[in-house]
Amino acid sequence: MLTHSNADVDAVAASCAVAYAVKNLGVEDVKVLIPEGISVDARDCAKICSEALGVTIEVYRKNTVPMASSIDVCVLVDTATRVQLKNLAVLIDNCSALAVVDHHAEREELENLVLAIVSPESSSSSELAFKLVKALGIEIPHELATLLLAGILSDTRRFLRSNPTTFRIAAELLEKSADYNEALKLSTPRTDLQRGSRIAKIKCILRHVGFRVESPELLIALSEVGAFESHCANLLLSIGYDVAMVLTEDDALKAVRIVFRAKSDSVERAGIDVYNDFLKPLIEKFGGGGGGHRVAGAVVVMRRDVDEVAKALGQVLRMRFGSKIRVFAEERVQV
Ligand SMILES: [Mn+2]
Repeated sequence: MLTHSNADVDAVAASCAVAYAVKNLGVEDVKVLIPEGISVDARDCAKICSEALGVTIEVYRKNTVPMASSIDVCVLVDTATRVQLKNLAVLIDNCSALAVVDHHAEREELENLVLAIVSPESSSSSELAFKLVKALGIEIPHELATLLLAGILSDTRRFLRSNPTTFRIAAELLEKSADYNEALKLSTPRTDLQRGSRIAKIKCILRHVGFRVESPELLIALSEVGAFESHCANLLLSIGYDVAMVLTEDDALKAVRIVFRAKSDSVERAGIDVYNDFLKPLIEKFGGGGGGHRVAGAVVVMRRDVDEVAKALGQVLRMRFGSKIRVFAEERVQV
């Protein structure tokens, strides 16, 4: 089993399930190989996989490759291109046959492919791995059911993107004694639990300035944090803003970085392109670069002073919306 570098919860859970199934079919030498490393969010999943389910997981750091002149079958899990395999990409040439279990739509063509369980409609690779294990008639222990449920929760962002099958499979996993609370815990990003991230989010809220635009109706937030900018931007969207732009001083670049997030339906309705309308003017003024798409991206502006860039950004907004933009002016609670 091979999966992508910085393996996430879905990648680890699905690879683990496929490896567990193949082992149960009587194949002795089965391993999950992961290039470069396992994402911090998926470390607990990897531990359960190896300790409770007895599946061998090997991580190959940069520039290292396992010693194997020939491998019978390689299964690529949750991986759409060779590049994602990093240092392990060379292994593919040593595989007599290749199989794929994946839910990504954009795929690279592979030689030697004998089996492709690929379905972009599926919520996750964990969902596909579950179907495979079930079809092979292998009993699913509760640890594996929990892992697969965590994979589904993680890739669907707790059922934000899902269809009837997703719920049906989740229900089946619960019937197979998956532990829902444990799966929730396993699928919660580590950073959400970190103190640093929580403090950054509190500062993000305390420091932010909110703008209200009438026709097109739009709520825009600016804030500044020292770290976790994307968390700050996502948080601002989650409390109701349509667009959030978060500034941070980048010491290494001696510049100011701006991360943005937007709600696609809101910006579409308002005919706004955050990058081109709000941030490109700053790059033209101060130098820098960056990009992104309609709903997410980041730019670097060649100025050290966050306040200067924030003021310029405020000006851009006022130029664009004129008298239709207002700052939310509320008194802080007096204590
Ligand atoms: Mn996935």
